[in-house]
This record gives sequence, C-alpha cells and structure tokens, in this order.
Amino acid sequence: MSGLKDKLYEKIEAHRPRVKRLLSEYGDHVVSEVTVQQIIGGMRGIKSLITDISYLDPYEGIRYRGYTLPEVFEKLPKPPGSEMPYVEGLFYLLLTGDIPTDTQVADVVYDSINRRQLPKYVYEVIDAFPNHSHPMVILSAAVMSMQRESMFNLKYQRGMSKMDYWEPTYEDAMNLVAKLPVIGAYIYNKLYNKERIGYQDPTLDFGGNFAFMLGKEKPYDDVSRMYFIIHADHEGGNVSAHTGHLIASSLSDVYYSTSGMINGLAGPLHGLANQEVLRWIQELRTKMGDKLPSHEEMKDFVWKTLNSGQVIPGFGHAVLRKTDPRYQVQREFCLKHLPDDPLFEYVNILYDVVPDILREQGKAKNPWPNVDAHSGVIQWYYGLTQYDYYTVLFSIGRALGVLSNIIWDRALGYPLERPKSITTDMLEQIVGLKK
Ligand code: HAX
Repeated sequence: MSGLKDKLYEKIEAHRPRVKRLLSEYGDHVVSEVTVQQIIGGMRGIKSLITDISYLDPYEGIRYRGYTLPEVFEKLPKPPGSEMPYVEGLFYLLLTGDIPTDTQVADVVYDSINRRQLPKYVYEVIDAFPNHSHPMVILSAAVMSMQRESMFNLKYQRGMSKMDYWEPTYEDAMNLVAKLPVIGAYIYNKLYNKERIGYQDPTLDFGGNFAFMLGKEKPYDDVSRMYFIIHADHEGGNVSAHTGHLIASSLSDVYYSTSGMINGLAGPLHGLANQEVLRWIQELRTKMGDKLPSHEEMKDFVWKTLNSGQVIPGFGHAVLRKTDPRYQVQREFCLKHLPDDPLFEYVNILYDVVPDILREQGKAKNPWPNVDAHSGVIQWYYGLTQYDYYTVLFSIGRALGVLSNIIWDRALGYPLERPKSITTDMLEQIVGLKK
C-alpha cells in the first residue's frame, strides 16, 4: 500500500468504533427539529448529514479538517519557488485529517503522476462534441465515459465484503483525481487553444502540470493550485457535494457520482455563478466602453438587474452570513499580483455597493459576496477569457472534497440515503389546516 493509503486505513480503523458507538448507544437521541419552513424551503439548516472532511461556520467560513483557509495555505507543503501549496497535499489533508510532510506529499505527487494517462476513448468522447457545447457538459460526459474503468464495480461484481468497499473506491478516486486536470485541459485546448493539445509535463505537480497543459507561465501554476484548493469542499449539504454523496450512497461508483456532482455544479445558483458574474460584468463593461463606472452608475446597474427579477450573481449564500473567506483569498492574491487590473476594480466597486443594496431590497439573508464574485477576475487577467470554462476549474477542485467524502462514506458503511417525503395534504393536516 502507498503511504497515503496506509495512513488512511489507520484512520478508518480508529474512526469506525466512534460511529458504531454513536449508533448503538445514542441512536434515538434527538439532534434537531424540522419546521414547515425547512421542508418547503430546501431543507435549510436541518442537521441531517455527516462529514468530517470540512465544516462551514456561517460567520467564519469553511474549515478543512479543522483548519481555516489561511491556516491551510500556511501549513501545507509548497513546491519549491511557489506561493501556493501542493493540491496533492490538500487531498492528503482532506483524506486523513493530517498535514502531510514534504515526503508524504512527494509520494502522493509521484503516485498521482502515474495515474494521469487518459484512455484513448476519452479523447474521442470529447472530440465527438460540437465546439459550441458547454464545457461542463463535455466534462460530465468525459468523466462518465470512464465508468468502465471502475475497480469498485469490478470487485463488487466479483463479491466483496462491505468492510473492503473503501479500498477500490480509493483506487478509483485516486485515478479520477489524477485524470481530471488532463481532461479539463484537453477540453479547454480543444475548444479554445488547439495548438496546445498534447502538452504535459510528468515532472510537475497537479497545479503546475495544469498550467503547463494550458500553456500558461508562472504564476498561473499558483493560480491553479489556489483555485483547486479553495473550491475543494464546503461541507456536505451544498448541491455538488450532496449530489456526489447521494449517488454514491446507492453504491454507484465514483465515475457516476462525480459526473452527477458536476451536473449539479453546473447550475447558475451554484458553481455556474462564476461564469454568470463575468457575463454580467462584461455586459456593463461593454456599456461603459473603457470607462470605469462610478459608484452611482454601478448602483444603477445593480438595481436594474434586481428590478428585472434576476439575482446578483456572486452575492448571497445559503449558509454563510459574512464575506466568503474564499473571496478574501482571491482578493489578497489580486492585491499582490494585479492591483490595478480594471476587472478587479469592478469587483471592488461591486463590493462597495451591492451589500447595501441587497440589505435595502430586504430579501437576501446574506448580502455579502461569495467565492464566485471573484473567481473570474484572476482567470481573465491571465488570459482565460472564455468564462463558460470557469465552472470546469471549480469542478476539478470540488472533486477533491466529494471524492474524499465518498471514500469515507464507504469506509464507515454509511447507508443508502433515503429521506421521507410527505404530501401537501399531510403537511396541512400536521399543522391543523385539515382534518
Ligand atoms: N441577488 C438577489 N436576490 C437574492 C440574492 C442575490 N444575490 N441572494 C438571495 N436572494 C433572494 C433569493 O432569491 C430569495 O428570494 P425569494 O424569496 O424571492 O425566493 C431571498 O433572497 C432569500 O434567499 P436566501 O435565503 O438569502 O438565499 P438562498 O439560501 O435561498 O439562496 C443563493 C442562496 C446562493 C442561491 C442565493 O444567494 C443566490 O441566488 N445568489 C446568487 C447566485 C450565486 O452567487 N450563487 C453562488 C453561491 C455560492 C456557491 O454555491 N457557489 O458554488
């Protein structure tokens, strides 16, 4: 077994008795009540999922395995000469809960490099798509096409003990994580950058090789590492994480589950919001010509969007109640590397005007920006101006968290997910509106 796999097994063995005890001794303990508002309102706030990979505090933001984002960036090992940590190190942390040493990360990088090669048919699947297909559709289909590679599926069909489910799931997840940047880069190059097709550097880490495949110079390797790390996980209930977990709970393998999580991420209220922010800002930029809007002009633009019944993309959140720390990480990068960029100025003006407007409108529970408000600025600056592509970057990052969760779901024997639904008649009876 590899170092990471050994360590993971150790952690799994130590964790299993905790879940067993909770179930056997406290199975009937009441954790929370459910209101009518929550049933009709998309299950907001119902404590009904379990994950140890990350936790989202409404005011503090995300913690990965107990570490805040600034701590993650400070503590994880970095490639020589880089500002941002190895993505492989983050995956180690998400899986095991431990900050890896340099040697432990080097092992994962080496293992991952050996899993990068795509089967030939994946290129053919991608090539079969017309050029105007959305990159998320191509990504989802490319991942799905690899389902035949699943070791979990093979072993399940041959007969396998439930206690061993996690092991082929780990192999599948490692294979898929290593291949995702290659798939993502191939989709980008096929759609927008044909002369770059076929480039890879097997000496480079996850983020470094991604930048190389896209033909981007430094510091884009750090931009990639930063993006994949900040998007990796946001606890269990968001659409992409929950979809991945839900599909996997039926013992569908990681290819089905990851393709499904990508489909969920492709909605404009979730991951696609990063594309929507850029589309929306470019609309204003076109109107403004080269001129930067004044605060008054920006307020006008924001109100027009709201009054036409649309949401302000990149603002609000179902759980967060303050500025998203993932937004802050990107803002700090911009202050250091592109302080005078015009798009950065737009995002800063939006930050100045939108929260007050949303408060005045009085609907959004959280008027502050989320991760997606900032995501396009840096990509655009480094030449990724095809904003339809941004959610693919999000997907590659999010797969790290979703796959870590699925491995642990299998290890802890979490069952098929099956909440109970009721009818409107029943709900009216429960509240006393009907006999
Ligand atoms: N602009 C306008 N109205 C907003 C709003 C925004 N940015 N955020 C919330 N609202 C509205 C909601 O549409 C809702 O209106 P109705 O009562 O008419 O339905 C009301 O305020 C209450 O919503 P909420 O409870 O504050 O927020 P939700 O939990 O229902 O929704 C969303 C959370 C993120 C979907 C929401 O804030 C939104 O639509 N934001 C814009 C899209 C966006 O940025 N999405 C990305 C979120 C981060 C993420 O998941 N990234 O992947």
